[in-house]
Parts: sequence; C-alpha cells; structure tokens
Amino acid sequence: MTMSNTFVDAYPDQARFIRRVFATSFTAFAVGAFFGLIQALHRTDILRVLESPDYYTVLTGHGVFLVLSFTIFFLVGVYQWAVTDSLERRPVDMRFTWGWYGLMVLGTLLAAFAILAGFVEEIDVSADTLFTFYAPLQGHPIFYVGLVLFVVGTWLAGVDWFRSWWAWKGDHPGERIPLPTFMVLTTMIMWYISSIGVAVAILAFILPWTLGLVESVNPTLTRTLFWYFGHPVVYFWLLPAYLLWYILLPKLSGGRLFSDPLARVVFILFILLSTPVGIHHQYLDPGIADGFKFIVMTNTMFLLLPSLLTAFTVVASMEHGARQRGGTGYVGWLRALPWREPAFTGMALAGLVFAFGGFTGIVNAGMNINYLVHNSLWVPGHIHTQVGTATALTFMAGSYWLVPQLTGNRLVGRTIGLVQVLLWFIGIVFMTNSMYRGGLVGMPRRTAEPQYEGFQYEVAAGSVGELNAQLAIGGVLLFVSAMLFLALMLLTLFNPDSEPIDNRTIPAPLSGPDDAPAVLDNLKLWTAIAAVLVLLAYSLPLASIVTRGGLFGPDIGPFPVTIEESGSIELVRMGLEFALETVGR
Ligand code: HAS
Ligand code: CU
Repeated sequence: MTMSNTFVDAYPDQARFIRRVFATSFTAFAVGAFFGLIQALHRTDILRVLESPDYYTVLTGHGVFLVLSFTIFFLVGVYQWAVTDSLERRPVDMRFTWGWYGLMVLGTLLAAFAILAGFVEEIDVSADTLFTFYAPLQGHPIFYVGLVLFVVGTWLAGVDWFRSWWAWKGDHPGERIPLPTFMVLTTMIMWYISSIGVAVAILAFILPWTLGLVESVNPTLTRTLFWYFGHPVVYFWLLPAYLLWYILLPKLSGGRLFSDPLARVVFILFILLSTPVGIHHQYLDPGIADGFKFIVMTNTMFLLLPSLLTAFTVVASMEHGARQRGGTGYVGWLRALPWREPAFTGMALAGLVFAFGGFTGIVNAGMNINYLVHNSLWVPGHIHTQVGTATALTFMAGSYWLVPQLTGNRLVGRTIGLVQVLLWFIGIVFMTNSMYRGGLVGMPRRTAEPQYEGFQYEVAAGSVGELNAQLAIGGVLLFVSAMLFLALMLLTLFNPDSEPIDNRTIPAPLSGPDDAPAVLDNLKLWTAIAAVLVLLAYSLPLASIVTRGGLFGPDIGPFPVTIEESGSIELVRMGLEFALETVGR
C-alpha cells in the first residue's frame, strides 16, 4: 500500500486548519513569554519597567496566555492531527470544526481584552484575578464570559472528535480504537467531568456576583469548585505531551512503543483519578475538615501510578529504539539515541525535568509537608518544571516534527533547534532551582515586592542575591529560547525547501492492542466509575461548605482587584478581617 509521505499531502484542509490553530497558540506563547521576562526582572528588582501594581496584570496575563491559551490551542491542534491521522478520516463536518475554533478564539480575545485593559487607566475594565480566578478576587464580567466561551469551544472540539470516532466505528465494527484516538477520547472524558466544576463556579456564582445580580458569594465554595477543575486541568496540559511521548518518542528513537495495553491503562487511570483530588490545593484552607483532606491525599498518591507507568513504558520504548540502532550495555544504550534531533532531545529533556517536578509534586501532595511550601516560591518552581517544561518543551519539540508534516516544508535550522531546547533546559534548571530553594526559606509567590524591607531570609547555602541572579538568568534564557523557537517556526513556514521530511507512519507497538483486554475500550464503564468516585470525594465536603457558609455565602464586601497604592492597606485589612472571620467560624 502506498501512503502519502506527509500529513499535508494526505489531508491538506486539515493541515491548513491545524496550522491556523498552532499560529494562534504561538501568538499567545509570544505574549505570555514576554510577560514572564518582565516578571522575572521585576521580582528580582533588576529591571522595573512598570509600577508594582501592574505586576499583577502582567502575572494574570502570563498565567492565562500561557497555561490556558498557548497550551490548550496547541493541544486541540495536536488532537485534531492525532484523530485524523489515526482514524484516517477527516471530521464529519469541517464547518463545525472551524466553528469551535472560532468560539475558542472569540473567548480568548474577550478574556485578553479584559486583562490587557488593566494597563489602560481610561478603560474601566480589568481582570487582575491571576489565572486561579476564584473569589474574592473579582474581574470584569467580560473576562468570565470569555473564559466560558473558550471552554465551551473545547467541549465542542471533543464532540467533533467523538463524532469522527462514531463514524469510524460504523465502518470498522469490532475493531480496537486506534491508540492516539483512544488517548484523545479519554482525555476529553476527563475534561468533561472536570470542567463542569469551573463552568458551575463561573455561571452560577462568579458571573452573577460580578454582574451585581447576587450580593455575595461563598468564597470557599468557589475555591473548591475551581480546584475541582484546577487539578484535572493540569492533566489536560500533560496528557497531550504524554500522547507525543507515547506516539513520537519511540519512532524518533528508532524503535516501537513497548506496550499499547499499558498506555491504555494509564489514560483510563487518569479518567478515574484526576478529579477526586482537587482539594490537595486546599490543605491550608479553613472550612474543609481534615478528614476530607486526608482522603484526597490518599487519592493523590494513587494518582502517581499512571505517571510512574508512563516513565517505565516510555523509557523502555526509548531503550528498544536505542538497541535497534546498535546501542548496548545497561546505560550505554543512551548514547545510541538520536541526540542531534531537536524533536527527540527536547522531549527527552522535558521528560527528565518532569521526573524531578513529579517528585516535587509528591512533596506538595503530602498534607503536612504542604504547609511548608504552600504559597511559597516553591509552587511556581513546581509549575515551571511541570507545565512550563514537561508540557511546553514537549510541545516545542513536537513542533519540530509536526510543523514539517503540516507544511510540507523542511525544518529550518536543526542545529539552532537543538540549541533552543538546550537553552530551555538550562534556563529552567536555573530558574526553578532558585524558586524551589527560595520557597523553602519562605519567599512568597505572587508578589512584586518579595524583599519585605528589612527582612532577612535565612538562606542555608548561597544568598538571596545569588537566588535572584539565578531566577533572572533563567528567565532571560527561557525568553531567548522561546524567541528562537518562534523564529524557527516562522522560517519553516516560509521555507520553499521540502526535502527531506520524515515519513508520517507510526510504527506498530511491540505489544499491540490485541494484547489489551477489550474492557479497556469500554469508555462508558470508566466514565461511570469516575462519576462515582467524584461523588464520593466531593459530595460531603461540598455539603458541609454550603451548610456552613451558605450557597451565596455571607457578604464579605466588594474586594477590589485593581490595587491602588492608597487602597492596598485597606485591602490587607479586609483580607485579615475575612481570614479571622473564617477561622472564627
Ligand atoms: Fe502539580 C500545584 C501535586 C503534577 C501543575 N501543580 C500545582 C500548580 C500547577 C501544577 C500549575 O498536591 C499550582 C496551582 C496554583 O497556582 O496554585 N502535581 C501534584 C502531583 C502531581 C502533579 C502529585 N502539576 C502536575 C502536572 C502539572 C502540574 C503534570 C502541569 C502540567 N501540584 C500538586 C499539589 C499542588 C500542585 C499538591 C498544590 C501546591 C500548593 O500548596 O499550592 C503528579 O501528577 C506528578 C506525577 C509525576 C511523576 C513523575 C514521573 C516521571 C516521568 C518521566 C519519564 C521520563 C522520560 C524521559 C520520558 C511521579 C513520567 C527519560 C529521559 C531519558 C534521557 C532516559
Ligand atoms: Cu493538583
């Protein structure tokens, strides 16, 4: 059977669509990365281009543009590719596909407008809520409307992929779901179950509150609904990276995926366990009983399993590939891997950093140790090793393979690409080393003024100056790396040279779907079990939160988010009052 070599040859209209989606993703990436640079230099007091109150506008933009726009646009592009390529069919109705993309763009534009308007005094719109937009911080309603449209867009994207699968099933009765499509569908089931939480939080509480339709909200309730979604959303960022590791890394390594059944088990475990753990972000919240927190800690520790299985399967596949290429020895095979390929090296480095960040996640998840690191700079350290590298670096590395597939153009600057992924790696090591260590001595996250005049941090080894230097150096390297990546993508888009491009075929796994019990493909069953687990984990905590604080809570007063220099004392006073009140209750 002859098969067209590249994806764009086989599905030109799909390739065009995905190129557009990636372009949107990369635009958000450019802005978010620039904001990151501003923050790294501001926080460390090395270069301040704006007033400290504006820091929170930048921080909100940094979070929203990177972890919502960049990652999610990229992943819907990857999923569109994965479904089309593995089912070998286009969407049922391409207008529907453009429709959900349009909705996501509209939502992004509205949210971006609300955030960026925070810089302009003349416009009475702002949303300095940070990317964790729960009460009592309040943004302009446009911000929340934008978020809702964006999320609804992703829901429709899922509908699109399910429709493709149903159509395919009609033509292929009794066949196993191709693995990439299986990964897409299971991720979307997890996403449906979990994003309901944020939809309810916004539509039932936050939006009516910002519109003045209700007097107040119950802040613990909106926080809990947010984190109900806020943990699974991190797997919405991670699982597309896993898809690329499972599908592309074995091929790039010169081998085959070690086990298709094990990969299916991993994705099912994510459906089951991603959601009933969100309260691990609330260990320090008053108003939730310790017993519930303990259950959530136990669930979280079980949730390590699918990632540990992934580490095993992906590394085993890489070893298989290396041995095909002549690698030998217990660890000597590592040398036989294609380290000159930026697509490979970027993903391998992302995996390495993720292993480390995974262990810091285990630290976070321990109820008692969490008290040490919560709200400290340690947490942004964790964020940047996880979504900032495992996800972001994998997406960049994946683009080095995918974008030639989508354009039919040879990748420009393979060696520069290699430098780019290395720079990211080095930058992240510097920056997160500083963040983790700073967090351990109590440096807070999310503040423009971490120096607290006159206060001395007791840094065990090194000094505050050294930690700041590492943070700033890391931030600059990451920004340079991001710009290099975007430049290479642009040059590749306009590269007339179309040779040589890798073949698009994905080699068959060593242990294929026939070795996987049929029950693994029973998506309805896993969805039902997941729903039961969610009910078990959340019904009692939610009932207790509502009983104590009321569905719409006691009024805690308007909590302004735009911080005026003179208003900040008032803000602190209200915060303290609120905290005391909650503890008192
Ligand atoms: Fe997390 C906070 C616990 C994973 C993102 N996390 C956050 C926040 C973000 C985030 C954004 O329990 C901050 C939210 C905020 O603003 O407040 N996290 C965990 C745990 C895991 C975990 C247990 N997090 C992630 C992932 C993220 C992410 C993934 C994004 C993509 N996290 C927490 C907790 C908090 C938290 C608490 C609250 C902290 C607080 O107090 O506020 C686990 O899923 C991690 C499991 C991973 C592993 C690693 C397995 C290793 C692998 C590597 C394979 C190697 C390869 C390469 C492929 C056990 C798979 C080999 C290379 C060769 C050369 C051979
Ligand atoms: Cu979490």
